Amino acid sequence: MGLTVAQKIIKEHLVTGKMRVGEEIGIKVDHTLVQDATGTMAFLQFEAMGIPEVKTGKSLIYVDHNTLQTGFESPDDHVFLQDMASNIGVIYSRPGNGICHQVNLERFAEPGKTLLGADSHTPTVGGLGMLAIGVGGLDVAVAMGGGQFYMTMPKIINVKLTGKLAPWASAKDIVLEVLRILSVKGGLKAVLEYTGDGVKTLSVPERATITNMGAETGATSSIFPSDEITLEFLKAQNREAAWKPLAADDDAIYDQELEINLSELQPLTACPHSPDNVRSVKELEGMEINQVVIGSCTNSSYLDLMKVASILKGKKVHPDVSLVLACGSRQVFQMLADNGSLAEIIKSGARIIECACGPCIGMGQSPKSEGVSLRTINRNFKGRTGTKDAQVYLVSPETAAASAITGIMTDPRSLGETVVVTIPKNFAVDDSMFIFPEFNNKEIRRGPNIKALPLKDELESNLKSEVLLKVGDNITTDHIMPAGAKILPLRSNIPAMAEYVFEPIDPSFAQRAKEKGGGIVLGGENYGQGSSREHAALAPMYLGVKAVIAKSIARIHYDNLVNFGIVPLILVDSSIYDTIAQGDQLAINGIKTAIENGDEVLLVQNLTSGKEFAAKLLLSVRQRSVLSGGGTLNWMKKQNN
Ligand code: MIC
Ligand code: SF4
Repeated sequence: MGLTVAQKIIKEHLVTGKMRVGEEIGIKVDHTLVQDATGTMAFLQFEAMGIPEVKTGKSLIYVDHNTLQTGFESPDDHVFLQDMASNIGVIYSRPGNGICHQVNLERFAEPGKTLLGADSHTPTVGGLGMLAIGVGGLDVAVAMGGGQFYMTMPKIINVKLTGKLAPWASAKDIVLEVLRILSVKGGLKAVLEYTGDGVKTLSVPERATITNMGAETGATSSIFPSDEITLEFLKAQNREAAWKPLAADDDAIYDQELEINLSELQPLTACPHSPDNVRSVKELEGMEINQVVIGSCTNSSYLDLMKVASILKGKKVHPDVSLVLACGSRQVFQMLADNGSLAEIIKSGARIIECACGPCIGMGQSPKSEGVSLRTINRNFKGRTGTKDAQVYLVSPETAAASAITGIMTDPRSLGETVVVTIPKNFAVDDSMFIFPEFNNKEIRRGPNIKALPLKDELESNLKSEVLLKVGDNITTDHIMPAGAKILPLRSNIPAMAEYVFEPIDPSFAQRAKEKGGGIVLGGENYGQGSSREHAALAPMYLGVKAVIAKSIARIHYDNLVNFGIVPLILVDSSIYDTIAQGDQLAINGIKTAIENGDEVLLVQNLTSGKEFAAKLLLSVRQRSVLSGGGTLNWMKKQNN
């Protein structure tokens, strides 16, 4: 039987298990990536494991999230990361060098290899034929130590692309169409693999926009084949040697298929407050806007920004609009400066900010109250910008630039002749913003923001606790553990960070959790979607959250809960959700033994209503032992002993 691209890479990296969809497998990890917001914890965890040096082919830390530096916290963290990286053998990408996924695509990604990254948009490099998976920091720390990565063998969804994009339609519109079809949970437990004639009409940066935002479907990863176009890109990056061809076999079997005719796509937008709330730009044309943000790991490549520059050339940003622009990498920034395009952008009245995540994660540039913001980013979750009542629309760079000029949502097709930008023969290669490890055992500088890693005790024999919070469907990690300029700098300080758990939903949560000695969270569908941040499990664990009971839980968050010893339970009958109220006392007698014994269904008693209901444990044997022992770090210590 033939194999798909993802299956071929998995087969080559398989260490444990059988490649049967739904079963746990362990794979070898070639490269790892963390960024500063997830990296401090990952490095502390790596340190706690007592392994002197990383055992991967290549491991990277990118400083790109916490670059606003509103106090000593982030710069102190950067110094800690730099020292640690040098000692343990990790390449350090300095602040200002760019956003992890864009820089990684340019300088390190390799077709056919595996990458594990502590950031949900790690699959961006799938655009270059790498199997890249976003996970929590602890999973990356384990991989840095040479451990295999355990995952559920994904099903493969064939996304067949036919035709060719019409003028002014963009790669962003392709992935928005995928989201429209699949929704924010349609990619769960799957890899989105792109095939069909349409593939060869797309450049690597365009493919990377698509694989980047595949994360929003909940998919484990997204991947394109590696072909001549991949080779051209690598050549232009002076990395030809990294190329190898990769394609699905003709008789490969897919578990699901969807087809998109690129020629029929028109400019699309994801409306507030979900990336799958997709409509055509045409439908919303004329809507007044206040802000446009161009950048983020989704749309900040040389190709994207050259298109923006040529749309803005000779024009002025509308007086009622603030246009903010960030290049994805210093390479892009420098090339725009060298060829004069940056001058055109500046002349238009755009506000240029540094190459970093910035507004995408609420680090500055929040819109005004009730402001309408058009962004080329990948997530428009409520409040993520820092302004709770802002309305964020996700769009392509073309739609963003066109609208910045007119001051209203504008279909770029109204601009007339389309702009054509091609991949340059040579990108400006300059690796001087990377610091390569010296392995010189230097003293690690630790600022006062870096606090000890909290650990959990073994699982209790019986669970009896209150439902501290009941939430609805599609709760994101931005709701559970928000980011933004105030909270993001606290990533290495769990006690301080824990004060903000669930703040956007219930600001009294942390206080109540502490008073009651912890409790249970009740969730709806797709609980914990969005980011990879393990802080959304770690900080609740610190507050005493013992279990999450939900209709369904997003992949990365599910694994993070297990890693930190919080029991993830899925309601067997989701209508039971309606019968449980916040404040109800729940009990699971013999929970530890049941988990250790491999019970798949647990009986939960609702002591308040007197009812009983069933909840599923979707756990592998390894995960059961992790949960029972109080999380992955405890488990590893036990294994090592
Ligand atoms: C995000 O886009 O939400 C982030 C910030 O990049 C996160 C990582 C984090 O929370 O540190 C992600 O996507 O995983
Ligand atoms: Fe950074 Fe935004 Fe990309 Fe997350 S989604 S890595 S915050 S640019």
